[in-house]
Amino acid sequence: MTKEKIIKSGNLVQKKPTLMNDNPMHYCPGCSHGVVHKLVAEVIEEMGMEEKTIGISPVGCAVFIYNYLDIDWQEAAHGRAPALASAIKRLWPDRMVFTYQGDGDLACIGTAETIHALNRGENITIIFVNNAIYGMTGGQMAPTTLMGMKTSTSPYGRDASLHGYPLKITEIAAQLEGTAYVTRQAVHTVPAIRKAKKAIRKAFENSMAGKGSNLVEIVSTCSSGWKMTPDQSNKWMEEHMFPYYPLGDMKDKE
Ligand SMILES: Cc1ncc(C[n+]2csc(CCOP(=O)(O)OP(=O)(O)O)c2C)c(N)n1
Ligand code: SF4
Repeated sequence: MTKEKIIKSGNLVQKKPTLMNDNPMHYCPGCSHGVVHKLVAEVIEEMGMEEKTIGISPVGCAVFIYNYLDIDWQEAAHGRAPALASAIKRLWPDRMVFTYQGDGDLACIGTAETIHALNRGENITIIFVNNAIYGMTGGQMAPTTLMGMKTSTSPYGRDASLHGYPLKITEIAAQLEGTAYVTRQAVHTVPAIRKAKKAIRKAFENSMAGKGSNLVEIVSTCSSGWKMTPDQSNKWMEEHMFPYYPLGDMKDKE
């Protein structure tokens, strides 16, 4: 049955958001980025903010998000998205402004911009896709890489005496006065996807209500960087990532 026929029959249970165009995505099978893109598009559409949203795209695998979601975008230099988002939101307070960043972009090169934008209470949302690795550049260790995890630059596993400990940016963000809503979600199951969508919606609404900064971390998979199948990646994430990066709201000023 064609999409049009399904819609007419009233049996529609799932539809691609209109904001997502037909450009083929470059993401690897099993990558979380595509699912997170869809949630962001759905929330913008459901809020009726298609013409008023400005996204700041990262350096990392999601650099091409502007090719998939038909809203206004500004590309940022590596890690600098929260600084750009702050400026744009101050110039156009009626716009809904968000950044979309990986853990290398946000928790390594952009740590300072991230912490300071959140601490200033900028009325923006940061979507933080944490797959514990530098996906785009070949799977190097990131600050978020788990203890013992093998990457192309830690072939014997992350070792605290050499590399320090995995950085919990979201826990730090929850301590900052400027943050309104700080949460950690995932998109590995249908219930998790629903929760993640609600979290993104709440963050976006807060940013428009002037409540302060919002951080939504999505614990994610990088099947290629982890050298696993999509199914193995989801299992590995549940077994290894969730104990260190537990899911749930960390701060809700409401
Ligand atoms: C100033 C600068 N330094 C380094 C790079 C190389 N670089 C491009 S993407 C990337 C890592 C991105 O990893 P992450 O943010 O975790 O996103 P992912 O690809 O995993 O989604 C790096 C180091 C760059 N483009 N610019
Ligand atoms: S390298 Fe990793 S983060 Fe990048 S598209 Fe592939 S699975 Fe996704």
